Amino acid sequence: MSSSEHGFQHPVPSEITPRSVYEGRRHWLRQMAAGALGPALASWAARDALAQDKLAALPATRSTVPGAQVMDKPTARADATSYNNFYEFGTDKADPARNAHTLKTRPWTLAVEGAVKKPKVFDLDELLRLSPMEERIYRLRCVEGWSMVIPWVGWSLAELIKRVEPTGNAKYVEFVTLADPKTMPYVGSRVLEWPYVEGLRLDEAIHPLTLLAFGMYGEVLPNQNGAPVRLVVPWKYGFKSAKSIVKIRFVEQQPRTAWVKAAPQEYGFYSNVNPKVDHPRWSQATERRIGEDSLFAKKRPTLMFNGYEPQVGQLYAGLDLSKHF
Ligand SMILES: Nc1nc2c(c(=O)[nH]1)N[C@H]1C(S)=C(S)[C@@H](COP(=O)(O)O)O[C@H]1N2
Ligand SMILES: [Mo]
Repeated sequence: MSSSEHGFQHPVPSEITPRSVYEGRRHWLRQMAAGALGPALASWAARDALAQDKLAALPATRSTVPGAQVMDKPTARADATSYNNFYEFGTDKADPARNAHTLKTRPWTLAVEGAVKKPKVFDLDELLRLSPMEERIYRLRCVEGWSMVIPWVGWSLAELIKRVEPTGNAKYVEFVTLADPKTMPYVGSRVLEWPYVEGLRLDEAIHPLTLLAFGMYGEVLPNQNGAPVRLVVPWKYGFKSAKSIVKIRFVEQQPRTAWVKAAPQEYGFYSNVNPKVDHPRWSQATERRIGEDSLFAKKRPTLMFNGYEPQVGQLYAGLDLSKHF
């Protein structure tokens, strides 16, 4: 369905899956922010949302990228925003939601540099307009053995990559996240080396499923989920999906990531979800879906590449996955 059928420019409400659909409330805010009541009211709604410490709506159209709409029931927003890993704000699952209000997400810039013909520092507002926002429902599988299903809002990282024009020396992409001891209480602690750094091979970074995310559940990202911009790589363990990114570097050598530095025998560069390759201290064969945690809830079998094998399996043809874990 095209938006012109509804007589306005924004994505039509039927193509938007906002938080109200997941929670059945705040319908009025969605309507206004989606522009249904006119642009003046829409910007008022966005300002009002911020003033009340609520999050601005981030309208998106449903993604048509193959694999971007898993059929599993989305995790409740309340769970996805209160059970987090974001070690800059503490190591307890409840710490990020409790502490991340100090994160200042504007102004925000993302520097893209290294082996590219057109290095550039992007302002957040520029990124928000760079490509049409898509909603993608992805499974997220944490290496610790739990998983969620989250409706993200963003666009393929490939959109950014093609604009900076990587050179022949760009073999890997490094993601550097904010490390600000003034606003992040655990930066300076010795849990990890800061900043939190992640990396992908260039072909993984260009894969259409690799998402640069700005929102979830129809709204901008809550701070604890990696505002204002994060990576989501759905076929890899959750720690590859770096939060609050400030720099993307194109490099020739495989980046040394925060988790590889911390425990190289436990975490590898690839970190593809793989039920057949156990973590040295626990099995990866099954997972607990957050929200299904009654005493009698069955664990779910973990799927190869988190269920994205049809889309990404060929990236690893010929690679020994037990060696390159
Ligand atoms: N900067 C940063 N990014 C991070 C982390 C972190 O500690 N710091 N934790 C990772 C881990 S282990 C997981 S499982 C996911 C969790 O994302 P979520 O809280 O949005 O579900 O974020 C990843 N990104
Ligand atoms: Mo994780």
